[in-house]
Amino acid sequence: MSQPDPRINIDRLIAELQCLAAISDCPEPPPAVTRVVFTETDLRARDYLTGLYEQAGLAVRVDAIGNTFARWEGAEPALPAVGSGSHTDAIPHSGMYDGTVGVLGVLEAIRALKSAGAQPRRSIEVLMFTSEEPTRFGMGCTGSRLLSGAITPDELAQLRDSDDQDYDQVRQAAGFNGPLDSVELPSEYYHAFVELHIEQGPVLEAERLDIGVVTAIAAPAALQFTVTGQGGHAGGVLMPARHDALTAAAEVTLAIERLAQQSRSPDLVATVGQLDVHPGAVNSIPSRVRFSLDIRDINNDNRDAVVREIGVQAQAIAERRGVAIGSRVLNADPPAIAADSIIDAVEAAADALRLSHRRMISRAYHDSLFIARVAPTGMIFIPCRGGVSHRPDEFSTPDQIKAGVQTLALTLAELAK
Ligand code: HGY
Ligand code: MN
Ligand code: MN
Ligand code: MN
Repeated sequence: MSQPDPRINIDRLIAELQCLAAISDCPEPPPAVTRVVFTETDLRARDYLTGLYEQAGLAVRVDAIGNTFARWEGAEPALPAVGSGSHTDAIPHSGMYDGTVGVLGVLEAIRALKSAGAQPRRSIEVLMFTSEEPTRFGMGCTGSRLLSGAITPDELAQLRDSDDQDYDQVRQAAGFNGPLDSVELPSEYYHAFVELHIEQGPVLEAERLDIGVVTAIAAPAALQFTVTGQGGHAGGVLMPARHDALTAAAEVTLAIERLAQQSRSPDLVATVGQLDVHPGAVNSIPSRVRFSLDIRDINNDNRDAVVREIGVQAQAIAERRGVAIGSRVLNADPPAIAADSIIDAVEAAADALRLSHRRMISRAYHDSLFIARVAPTGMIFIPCRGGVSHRPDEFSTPDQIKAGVQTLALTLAELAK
């Protein structure tokens, strides 16, 4: 295959990112975005993308939970394809680049390769994962988990959303049917997989680098805690007699922060992002509080040791305060290690484009965390302003996006040879 001149039409790509950002449930205008899996808005975004993939001459198929594949057939279509993609769903009040740069960037990379006359031996396939964010079902990466066999159809079907609807009901109501056991990819389906994504951290910008070559993806775990106290009248129950679920939850939250700050691993991070107070009345002592814990580390064992210590300290708080504290693990995943073959291809592409680059870990998780279980996988990062993400002011410049897409195009061309 000739060395394609990845002439990226960045104006078109930015316009498409802006069109996609406008498909949002966020009360604030773009670049603030909210796009939750299996909502009407999510379905409109999928329609928009499918239209673009078909315009580009790609063959589109959708699986039983909405993972969307758009294939540029290679000269030898029977060979395992080279995959690339990311996600389109967006957490509430977030930004317009998380996931979408990878979903639209690979389309632009394919269009550039086609216009440069490339004819890959292997097919190149866009994969838009049905949902990467944990917003609706509490667990992230449900699409890539099922594709890679990291979760069984039964386990997936039992996930419930905040309206207590199960995953299976919701995906079918959104129009995705077919047996859940048809989703898992056949073995060796992909020859290689590469995901383009904003860094969601400050390193590349701080070091004035163009490209991040991901070597590993941190290991995420998600737990849900329930604190049960006695509740009661805000006026009638004197302080010594109280068993307040919210102040107990607050003490556990501070214990979590302290354990994360004191961890011997600098990569350990812990976040309580959701908290639900019952009955939630101004003059009623909270009787039940549920809160989430998102905890990660590149070192799996250290993460799990901190989770155990959190449990020990929570029980001590429960006894002292006369409340009950329970928890359940939603997921506790190992880290993913990028394949040398992908790392080498990305570095060679960046060198060919005279782009500065460095190897780095990903502190955010991505669908590549699971695809790495079934194919040689890697990621390409581009800088984002201030390292900010999951906020409306998330931003990467057109030049940064263009550099990422050019690197992706050359990487795909190399892997599809
Ligand atoms: O939370 C994450 O790391 C990803 O952005 N969903
Ligand atoms: Mn995200
Ligand atoms: Mn993402
Ligand atoms: Mn180099």
